[in-house]
Order: sequence, then C-alpha cells, then structure tokens
Amino acid sequence: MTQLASAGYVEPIQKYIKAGKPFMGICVGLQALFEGSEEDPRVPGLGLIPEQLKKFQDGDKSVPQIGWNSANTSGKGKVAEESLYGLRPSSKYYYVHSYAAPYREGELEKAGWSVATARYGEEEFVGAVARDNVFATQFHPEKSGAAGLRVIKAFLDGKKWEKLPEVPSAASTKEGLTRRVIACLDVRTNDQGDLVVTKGDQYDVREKDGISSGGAVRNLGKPVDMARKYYEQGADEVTFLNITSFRNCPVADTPMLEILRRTSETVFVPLTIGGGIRDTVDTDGTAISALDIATMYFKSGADKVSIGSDAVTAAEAYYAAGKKLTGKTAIESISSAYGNQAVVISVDPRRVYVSSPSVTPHHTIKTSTPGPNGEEYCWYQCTIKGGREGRDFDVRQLVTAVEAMGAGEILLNCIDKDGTNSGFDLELINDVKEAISIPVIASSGAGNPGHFEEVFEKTSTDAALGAGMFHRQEYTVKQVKDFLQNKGLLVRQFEE
Ligand code: 1PR
Repeated sequence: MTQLASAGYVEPIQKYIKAGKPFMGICVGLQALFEGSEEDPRVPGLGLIPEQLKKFQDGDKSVPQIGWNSANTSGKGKVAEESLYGLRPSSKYYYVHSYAAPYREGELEKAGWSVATARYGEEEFVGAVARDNVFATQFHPEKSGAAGLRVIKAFLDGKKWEKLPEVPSAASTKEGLTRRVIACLDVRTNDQGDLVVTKGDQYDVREKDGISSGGAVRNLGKPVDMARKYYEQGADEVTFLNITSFRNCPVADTPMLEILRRTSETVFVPLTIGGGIRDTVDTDGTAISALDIATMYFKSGADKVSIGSDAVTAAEAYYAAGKKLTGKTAIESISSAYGNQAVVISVDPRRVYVSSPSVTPHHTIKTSTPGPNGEEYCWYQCTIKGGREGRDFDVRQLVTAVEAMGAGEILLNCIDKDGTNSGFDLELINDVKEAISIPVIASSGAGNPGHFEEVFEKTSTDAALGAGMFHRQEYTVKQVKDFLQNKGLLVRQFEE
C-alpha cells in the first residue's frame, strides 16, 4: 500500500473499482481491500472492507502459513452446489502469508460479500471474497495447479456462480493445511557442460568406479522435464538447487534462468531456486547484490530463493556484532523487498559426536543412534560450499539468527542422511522445530513413502522433501501422497 500510495495509484484504483470494472486481487491484493493491517497500522488500505487484518498466532503452528489449504464457500450464504469463480470445496489452493482476515460468521455477508474460508490451526480466515465487480483471493491461483487456473479462467470469463460438476464428499472437503511434499532437483553442469539433474550420496555426486568416487557427474535427467513430471505426479512444490554455483558467478548462469522460465510455463506450483544467492561481482567486474540476483530469479519464475553458504556467514557476523541487524545482508534485503516467505535458508549440517555436552560450547542433543565410539551426544555443525567446509557454528545458532533476520522458511538437509534411503533425521528436525516458529522442510534420507509418514507423525515438520527416491523412479510423488492419505493424513492430489 505504501508503494501504491507513493506512486499515486491509490485513487485511480479506487476510481476503477467504483466504475464497476472487473478487479481481481491476489494475496496482498486481497489484503489491500481491507481498512488496515496489524502488519503496519499506520498504513491505510483501500478500505472497501471495514476490517483489520491480523497476524496468525504462532503458539500452535508455524507462521507464515505456507502450503495448500481450502477455499470453501459452502455454508457461507451459498449452497455447496454452486461454485464461486470456479472454486471447489474439494480443491486445495496454495497460500503463503503471515497476516489474514479472521472470519466472523455473517459479518462480511451482511455487507454483500460472498466469502470462501479456510482454517489454519484453530483460526478460520478469509480465503477469497467477491462482491459485484471485485474478486480477491488470499491464495495464489497462479500457483495452485489446475484448481487455480480454473479460478483465473472463471474470473476472465466473468462466470461468478456456476453449478459444481458434482457434489463433493465430506472426506474430500476436509479443511486445513495439507501435508506438503516437495520434489528437489539438484542441478549442476556435467563434464560436457550441460545442466543436468544429479544426486549425491552424502553430497558426493560423482559415479563410483567400484573402489572410489571420482567418476563422471551422475546424470539423472533434464531439469525442465523432470520438474514437469513431478508436478504431474502431484508435487506441492519443486525446488532447484544449483549445487556448484559457489564456483561460478550466478549472473553468468543464464541456463538456470532459462530452466526457471521454461519450467514456469507448464508447472503451476511454487518454484524455489537455490545456489549462489549472495553479493557477488560479475565477470566484467560489476558488483551485483544478492537482491539483484534474487530479482532475476523471481522475474524468471521463481517464487522463493534459497540461501545456503551466505546465510551461515551472515549469521556468524550477526553474533559477532552482538546480535545486531545491519539491514544489509542478503536475507534482510531480499525479505524486506519480497517478504519473508520468499527467503528460504538451506541448511547443510553434519553430525559431530561428543561423549558429553560439557565438552563443547555447542547445543547438543542426546541421540538414539550413538557415534562410532559409542558417543551418546551430538551437535549439528553448519557447513558451507556444499558441505566442503565445516564451521565452528551449530544449527541452533544458525536457525535462530536467520529467523531474526527475516527468513521465512528452513530447508533442513542433513549430510549424514543425504542419499542413504534410511529415513529423515528426526532428532535434528525436532530440535530445530523446537527453536523457531517459521516453517521447516525436512530433507535428506527419504527412501520410501513410509519415511514421509514417519516424519509427519514423529515431528511437527511443515513439509518433507525427497530427491533420490523420485529420480531413481523407485516411487512417484503420487505413491507417497496415496500412502499418506491411506494413513489418514490430509494431502492434496493432482487435478487434471
Ligand atoms: O551455498 O547458497 O550456494 O547453495 C548451494 C546449495 O546447493 C545448498 O542448498 C546446498 O544444500 C546444495 N548443495 C551443494 N552441494 C550439494 C551436493 O549434493 N554436493 N546438494 C548440494 C544438497 C541436498 C538436498 C537433497 C536432499 C534429499 N542436496 O538438496 O536433495 O538431501 O536427498 P535424498 O532425498 O536423495 O536423500 P549456496
């Protein structure tokens, strides 16, 4: 709203809406219709809806809310046989936000609004609203697969109410955030110079010749084709990690931008890109900020950027300066320009076993899988440059610092588990979840659908990611989702 006001757009938008022309708002575009928000009470909204937005409570859940949830119109003044702008009670839509309009039954309806709602934890909030020429969604229809594209089409066709193709079953309309399953593609240039999807064992991506590693880079397929395949299997997000970017300047890395552009033409779920997001110098000597690099990625179709090595360095500096924020780090500059939810921190920890907590200043846990010499404790050491360099810095220190700096989500890998097919490091995930309230994506070690169930049941992780088991075609994303669904966990299934 501040930017719209300073550009002189507020009055023209208000006039436009008053003139009865079709208006559609997405995410903050819905929030802008309200009178104001707890986010910054000094900044007025457009004021079409005389209510205030509130921040989600983080006592019982992660904030921001990131993932797929409902937008349900039944019982909100309309019968379930009809669909508001293509919304279906059985479909799920992609939300990413910290602030929301709390839903109070009948209030908005009294003022003539039709409302679709969703539930996050105990909080019921407004997922979409419509009145006359105005329609707005809190979720991102452009990132909500076929369900979202249907909403955009209905708006463009001016089809406000339509009969639902079939009355949905109670099971298919269960409300709440679904269990998020992410497919991750580690991408790097092979020895022939082509960008390929690869996958390491404990971060070693070279083929083993039987005795030692050091063969060719393992080539598992083409990034754009594989992203599309996982989208069609029902992946809730696709993450690309450019795993050798620390060696090259990402600005020279136009193939990665091209991959994003081509992927976003056919893949309508959120895309994350990581690798090399930091202040850098171009090949011609021009300084380029992390924010500039992130902007290039966002313009090419990325929804989130993931920062690895640079986050560790920045967090170390944060403690060295007595926990002072400078506003200048990649995390701070990108999150203040694009929002916290756009900044993911990719953590590459390795276990360091110790005989007792007293032998290290680092935060330790008592582990149920003791070390090689029977050590009963371990701490998780942060690494940089794809695990090549260990730091005297633990994961607790890192995640609490980056949360304070404005990161919106943690992608929690584990080098000991990567590529092992032996399941996620549940102890690590529980330990991190206990320390922070931003969402955590569990990563490394998934080998079968049961591992996804285990991580959702035994930790409060917000999402789980798999790589090798999908790339080697041992299981599809759909098989994971079907398995979770059969176990009674709420998932989103791919819609044609
Ligand atoms: O440090 O900001 O330039 O980012 C580099 C990024 O590249 C980091 O996110 C880092 O995790 C990643 N990376 C660097 N080297 C490797 C490597 O494998 N040699 N890949 C690498 C990390 C881990 C996960 C993997 C899960 C699941 N890969 O992405 O997908 O462990 O695997 P699994 O399901 O097969 O067990 P920067």
